[in-house]
Amino acid sequence: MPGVPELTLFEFDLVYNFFSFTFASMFAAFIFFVLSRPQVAPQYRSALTMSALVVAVAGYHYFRIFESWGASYVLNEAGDAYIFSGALFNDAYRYIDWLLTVPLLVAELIYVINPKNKGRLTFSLATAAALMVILGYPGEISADMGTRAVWGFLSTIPFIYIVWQLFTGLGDAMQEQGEEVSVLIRNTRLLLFATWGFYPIVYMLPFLGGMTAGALVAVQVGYCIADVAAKAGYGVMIYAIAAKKSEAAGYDIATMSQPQSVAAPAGD
Ligand SMILES: *C/C=C(C)/C=C/C=C(C)/C=C/C1=C(C)CCCC1(C)C
Repeated sequence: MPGVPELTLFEFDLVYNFFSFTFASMFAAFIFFVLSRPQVAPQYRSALTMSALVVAVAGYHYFRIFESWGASYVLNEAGDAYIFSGALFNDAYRYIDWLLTVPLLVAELIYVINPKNKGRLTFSLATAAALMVILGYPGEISADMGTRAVWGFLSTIPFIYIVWQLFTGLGDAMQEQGEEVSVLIRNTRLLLFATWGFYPIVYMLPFLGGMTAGALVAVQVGYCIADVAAKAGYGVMIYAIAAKKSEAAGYDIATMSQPQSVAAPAGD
């Protein structure tokens, strides 16, 4: 198969170990979100549920990605390089994963900021997120750089819409939050921009010199790092916001089953 470069032992193992690490991170994050869910006020528990779903879906896909990677290369006869086995590495796992998790990630943020008034913004952002992923896929699997550029460009349109909406649409909602909470929300939004901005950059790496072994390895490692930050790291931030807001609403985090006085917000 032309277009599948030979890898050194180091290159193959690097990707292999990153997949393994990412799988473990998603698995651990899942346990964390499930255990933390009862420690936030009931109105924020859907956000924690969504965090758990995101890392569960991602964990499953990383397991499949990990297997697919192992199956798509074999050691050459000399034992000093990995060559294509004939079974193509399945990039679709990653895109199906994004299709399911990216709309949930957007919804999580909106739900934690304003659990009451969320319908329309969630719907339009989740739709845009799905569109972004679908439009990116034909470019991702193409070895032709022109095709990659065209689909990448189309995918960037809904991407910009999301970024713009999160800047303007959430601005108003943030005004109504207390000082500590709005700092947390601002940081979470920053984390979202920084990590999401990383994906199109990783996507563009092959433009530097085609799908070489180096580009292929960098793309896989880059997506792993971005996924751990954008799913597990971001979920922890969402938890921090939910916990802070629960406290501000009078809940005692340690004894969540018995809220003190929900009616009277406790001062700090
Ligand atoms: C957990 C997975 C996440 C948060 C994935 C996010 C993915 C993106 C923001 C992807 C964006 C892309 C573009 C803006 C253009 C090129 C194609 C994509 C799909 C890599």
